[in-house]
Amino acid sequence: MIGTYLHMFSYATAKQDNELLTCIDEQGTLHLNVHGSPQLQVQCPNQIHIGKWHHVCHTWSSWEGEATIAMDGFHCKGNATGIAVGATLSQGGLVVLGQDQDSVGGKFDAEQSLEGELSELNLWNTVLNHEQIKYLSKCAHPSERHIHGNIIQWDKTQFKAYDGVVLSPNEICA
Ligand SMILES: [Ca+2]
Repeated sequence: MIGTYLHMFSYATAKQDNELLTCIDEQGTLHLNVHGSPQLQVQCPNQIHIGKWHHVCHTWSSWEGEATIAMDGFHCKGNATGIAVGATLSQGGLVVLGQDQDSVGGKFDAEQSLEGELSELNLWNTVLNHEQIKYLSKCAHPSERHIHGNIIQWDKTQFKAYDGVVLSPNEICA
């Protein structure tokens, strides 16, 4: 990759370091890699404001290989079909947030790290519908949140912090 890519989510397995990978580039284009297939790139209509929280949701369905990216509850242009059709993501890999693994747990490039904050990251084994994505983007009060990831649930999944990462109280909905 050329230029600056800020990587948000990287799931790597021994066979495929880009099993699931999301990033954003300097132009604000969002990228999604699934199972090493050609990446989906979309430009969202909403501008990204530095210092403001944005909600990003990537979806991918193995059935037709349909992939979408939504920002702040709106689907962006550039949704694609034919992305890793019929593929099953392999188990036994490693999730790293804020960096791009080029091997399991390693081969990082300092230029590809995310300098910023991440919160409320959830992962499901099914594609959320538009209403669910919209609801999540609106940052309901914790007591009213009823949609939680069934693979990764932000409040329940254990994360370890490395290399200057600071875990701080969640102020996204404050
Ligand atoms: Ca990689």
